[in-house]
Formats: sequence, C-alpha cells, structure tokens
Amino acid sequence: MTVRIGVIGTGAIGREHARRINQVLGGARIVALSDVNVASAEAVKAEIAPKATVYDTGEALIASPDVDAVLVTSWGATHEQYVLAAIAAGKPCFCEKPLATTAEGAKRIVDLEVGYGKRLVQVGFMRRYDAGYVALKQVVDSQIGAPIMVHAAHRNPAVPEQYVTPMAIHDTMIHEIDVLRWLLDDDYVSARVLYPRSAALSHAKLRDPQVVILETAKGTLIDVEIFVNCAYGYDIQCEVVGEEGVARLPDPMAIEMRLGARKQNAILTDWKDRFIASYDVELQDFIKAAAEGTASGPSSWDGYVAAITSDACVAAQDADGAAVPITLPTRPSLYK
Ligand code: NAI
Ligand code: ISE
Repeated sequence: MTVRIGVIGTGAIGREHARRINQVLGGARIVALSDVNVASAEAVKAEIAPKATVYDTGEALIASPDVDAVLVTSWGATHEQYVLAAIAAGKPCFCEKPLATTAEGAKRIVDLEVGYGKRLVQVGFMRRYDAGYVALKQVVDSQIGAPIMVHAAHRNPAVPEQYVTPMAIHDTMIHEIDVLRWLLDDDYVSARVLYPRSAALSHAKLRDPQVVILETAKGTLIDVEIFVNCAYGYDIQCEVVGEEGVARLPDPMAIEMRLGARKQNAILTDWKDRFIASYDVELQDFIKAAAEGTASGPSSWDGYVAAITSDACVAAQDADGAAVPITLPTRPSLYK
C-alpha cells in the first residue's frame, strides 16, 4: 500500500519532510499540501510534489478522501487544532513538536485519542531514532550501572530576534525533556533554572545561556545547558554517569584534518543536518504504522508529559533557582 500523505505547514521542516517522503523514503507519497502562506505550499508543489493538490485550509486537507495520513508541521500554536481534527477523522497524524503549546491542549489530544481507542498520533521527537542516542541507550540500559547524573548541552549557533527566554524550554530543550525521559526510562519530579551572566549576543528578552536542573523519580540529577546564541555551531552533548561507568553521546562523524598547523574536525551548524538520518527513520516508522491505520513511536502521552514538564521549567525560570514540582496524572492504558 502507498500511504497518501497531506502536509499542513510547508515551511522549513514541512518542506524537508515532504522532500524525504517523495525522494528518500518508501511506502508513501505527498498528495496534498496546505499553508496559510499559499505561495509556500505552491512552491513545495512545484519543487517536490507536482501531483499534489493545494488545499485552502488544513481542515479541508484532513477531510479529503484522497488523504490517508497527515503531517502537521505548521507553527506550534496551530498543532492542537489539526491533530484533534485528524483524530476525529480517524487518520494517522505525525505532529512536529510541540504536540500543543499548553499542557491542557495536549491533554485534550490524549483524551480524544483514548476515546478513539487506538493510537493515531506520533510526535516528532526524532532523537529517539538517532543512531547515537539508540546506542547510548543500549549502554545505559545494560553496562554502566544505574544512572546517577546526566550532563547535557543543547547549543544553537544563533536564533531569530523574536526568540525569547521561555522558548529556550518549549522550543529547544523540549527535545532533552523527551529524549532523557526515554533514555533513563524515568519521569521528572522537579525543575530548577539557574542563570550565569548573559552572553554578549543575547538581548533584553532572552536570558542566554541558562541551566535547567531536573530531578527524576529514581533520584537521577540532570543538568541541561541551553545556549542558543553560542555562535560556533549546532552542538548536542549528553553524558550519563552511572554507578559503574560513564557513557557519552557520540559526535556526528567528521573527517579529522591536519591543516594549516592545526588538527581539526568540522562542527555542524544546522539541526537539519545534525538529525537528517533520524528524521528519515522516524518518518519511515510513521509510514509503516500509518499503512496499518495506527501510529507508533513517541506518543500523545509523551507529548503531554513534555508539555507538563515544559510548563514547570518555564515556571522555574522565574523562581529564583527554587525547585518547581512536576506531577504527572496516571498514564492511560493505551500508552502502557
Ligand atoms: P516555519 O516558520 O519555517 O514553517 C511553518 C509554516 O507553517 C509556515 O510556512 C507558516 O506559513 C505555516 N503555518 C503557520 N500557521 C499555519 C496554519 N494555521 N495552517 C497552515 N500553515 C500554517 O517553521 P519550522 O521551523 O518549519 O517549524 C514548524 C514546526 O516544526 C514548529 O512546531 C517547530 O517547533 C517544529 N520543528 C521541529 C524541529 C525538530 O527538530 N523536530 C526542527 C524545526 C522545527
Ligand atoms: C528547533 O525548532 C528545533 O527543534 C531544533 O532541534 C532546536 O535545536 C532549535 O533550538 C529549535 O528552534
């Protein structure tokens, strides 16, 4: 079966995902596109999916009998409405992070999916599909003893002017919030935020860098440095300290050069390149499950837990270093 996919939101990542579905992956093709910026949808049609139909609204795309499954890659604040519409239509839906911009919104999605009785939603937490994180998890699960601490860093070379302090959590660190919970098979119980002095490239509405300290139910302490104007590159670091050893996420492969009296390796500068293979694997997983009318991988529940944790971290940004508790509701059996 070829899964007929519609993409809502044809900006940076929507275009990338459309490209990989039509040009890299198997089992699916893009048949529908929609964007509030119609010119953007038309451009993706012209360059990537000439046979696709451009729809006026995301709702019309979801309702179309020609569309089997939906990719939601529009701005975060619009995700909830489209995911709810896809579930109501009984169509598998891949939603980029965040699942919703509030925990209440994510809960509405969980409730609707639970009522439907079958998983239909996969959230775009692609790091769970990254070969480095998968290898790290194997070692953490079996070789270094119980995890005690995690030291992580999420560095972007630069962010747009409109990026402000809370976005460091719900736009950027949300990836660590999900992947570390998966890596440790644990849940968070509290969050604290500490700030060093702001870096020179920051501005009045962005405190950068910041350090978030998460404590888990099993007593692991996690520190995550978020530094979104680090200037030098796109750099994702993660080290797990266990009772018997330490394991570190590998850097992406890079040729070591001896050149101009220096020993050097290039560092990537863009998330598109750093996680290019992970996006391929996550979407192939989505296509496989969608062909069977369901979804796998990171679930609505994971998106909901990430939203609850994000809210606590954002509250902690204004709590002068005090711990903000994180309390999770009971996990519905659909997600066990
Ligand atoms: P973007 O701004 O490049 O593209 C978003 C597109 O959505 C724009 O073309 C915009 O016109 C369209 N749009 C906005 N509201 C819409 C609506 N109501 N209906 C239809 N289209 C609408 O943004 P980008 O970087 O592509 O991000 C999109 C989403 O993907 C965000 O939620 C972001 O957090 C997520 N993302 C995930 C990444 C990952 O590593 N998993 C990386 C980058 C983005
Ligand atoms: C972007 O939306 C992503 O998801 C990237 O992975 C992250 O590094 C960046 O900070 C976000 O803006």
